[in-house]
Amino acid sequence: MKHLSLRVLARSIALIPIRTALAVLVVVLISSAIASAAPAPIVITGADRRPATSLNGDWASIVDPYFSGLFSFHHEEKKDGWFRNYKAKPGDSSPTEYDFATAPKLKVPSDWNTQRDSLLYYEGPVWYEHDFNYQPRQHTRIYLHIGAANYRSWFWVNGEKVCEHEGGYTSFNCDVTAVVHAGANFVVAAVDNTRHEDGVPTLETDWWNYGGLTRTVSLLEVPEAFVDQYDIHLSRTGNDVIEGWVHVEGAQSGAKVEVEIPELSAKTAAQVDKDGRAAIHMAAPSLERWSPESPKLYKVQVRAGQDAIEDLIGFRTVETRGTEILLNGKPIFLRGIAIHAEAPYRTGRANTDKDAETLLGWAKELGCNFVRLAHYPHDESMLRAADRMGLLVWSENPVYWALQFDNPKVLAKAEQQLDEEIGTSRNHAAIILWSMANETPNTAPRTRFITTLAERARSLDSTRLITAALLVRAEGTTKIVDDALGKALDVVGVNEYIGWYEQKPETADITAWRIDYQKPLIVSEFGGDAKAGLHGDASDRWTEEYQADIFRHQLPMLNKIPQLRGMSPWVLMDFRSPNRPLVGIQDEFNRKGLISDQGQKKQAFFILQKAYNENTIGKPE
Ligand code: GCB
Repeated sequence: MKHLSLRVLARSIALIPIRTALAVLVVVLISSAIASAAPAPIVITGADRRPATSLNGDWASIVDPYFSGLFSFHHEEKKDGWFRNYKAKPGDSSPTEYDFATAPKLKVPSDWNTQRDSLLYYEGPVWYEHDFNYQPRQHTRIYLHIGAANYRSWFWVNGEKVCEHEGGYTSFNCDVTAVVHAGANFVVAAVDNTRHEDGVPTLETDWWNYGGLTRTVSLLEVPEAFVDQYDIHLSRTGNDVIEGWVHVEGAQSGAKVEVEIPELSAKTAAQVDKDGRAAIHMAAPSLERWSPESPKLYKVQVRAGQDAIEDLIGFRTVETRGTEILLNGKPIFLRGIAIHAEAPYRTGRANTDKDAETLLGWAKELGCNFVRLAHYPHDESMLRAADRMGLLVWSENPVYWALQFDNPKVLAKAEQQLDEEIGTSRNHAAIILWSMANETPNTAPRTRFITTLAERARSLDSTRLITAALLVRAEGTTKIVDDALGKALDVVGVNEYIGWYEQKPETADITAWRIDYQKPLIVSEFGGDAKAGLHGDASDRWTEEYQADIFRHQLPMLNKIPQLRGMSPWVLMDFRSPNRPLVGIQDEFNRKGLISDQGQKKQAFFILQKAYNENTIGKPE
């Protein structure tokens, strides 16, 4: 499971001359050996379904803009970290400048920006420290589970480095078995939300760069051989067959795995191969399929040796047929809305069950059966809520705008985040689409980069559809969808802003569409800004009336596109963005929400709600 990136690298260097290939491999091996003093974190499926020791709560914090805690005065990385002096042994003589005992606290999980006024705009490193008591049991492994840390993070337990991670929106797990001991322990984390040219995402985005340990942190204790990943889904053959695989980390070849769904009296056993993986196949004749109308979830038990986990999984199929999207074999229209992981009412990162229920509750009220969770993987609580509430999900990799598409290191980062996203979320019935990218420039290196990602996503998960939100070009009053990336997709997503960034809302009335792909189309964004409570004429920008007018003109235009199979207008709720400085109107919020960040519904909400409830959308004329 762990060495996928090296395998992919080996596959790609097979295409270049042997001497260059060897040189590349040597450089990669040396640099990865230098960079990874601690083992790389691993992905654990269903981590939130395991008993855990929560490390959430108050953590001591030290803001370190020059990162002097990690780098010496000549900017060399300090091997063991300065905090060996923290809780120093008697006799240690060096001064303790980073004293967590006197440092102010930050809450975990949460971004730091909305917790302390001085950190609202902060982009840089912050140190975190937390004490915990623990009693490890024998013959177990212990993992430090981090729901997300934006953007780079480093972890030490009892002064020993345990892992490093890059990527702000995926969960990861660091093996701390060797360093956690009985009694008092402490964990130190450095989290740095500096934006990087070669990051994923990169320097420019349109959302707040919330930093910190933004999602839950816990300790997971598992047997020495344990189920780290599994994929259990309904086969597309239509014969009520549940199939997939279970991977057991640390298992001997031939070790037994069992999967059971008690409610269906379905049970199967299999043996793991030399890679620790067992194929699963079992009949489930009386299975009730998961759908937005009836989001049935089953308790699924997975057992392997000493390990057992019980997940809640729904079973459905999704596929395309020509320009149709079929859910459980039947054509479906995706009545959607796009959502950022912005917390309703309090702002900051959404990361609780309550946040998820509020956001998705609004989506249901709007009449949706579909949500686009933009522009990065959202918290597990959002996916669990979508499974429960019956909302289909578009899940997105943060390949946003103009990454360094010709940089192999950037591709490796995007691949790692994709692996983590799919590895963590692959058993959610709600997710039907993996989105590879948003509004990327139409260049050859971009197309190669994202096609590679799409192939990887398909090889990791052949049961879902691949999409991306593309840009559209115009010839006169015709909008043309011919971006070369469309070839690599199962479902074409397009963003357009007629009536906001271009022309007037009524331009939609005379706009025609030419789609060069005979594939299902989702209009993944359209909309405009309105400040809740600001009223005026339909021609006055920033008013609720103007925004409503955009929706009034968009819906009939979209209905004329024969292959339109869904839409996710931009966006459910206003969200913070430093790109939106207009004083008195935006005040650093993107105001394209149908609902304000304080929960006020704008007029456009009711226009879309009517169209969704009366089913007047998705019926081409
Ligand atoms: C877009 C982006 C989205 C922005 C939105 C806007 O095209 O995909 O991230 O927030 O437009 O409001 O401009």
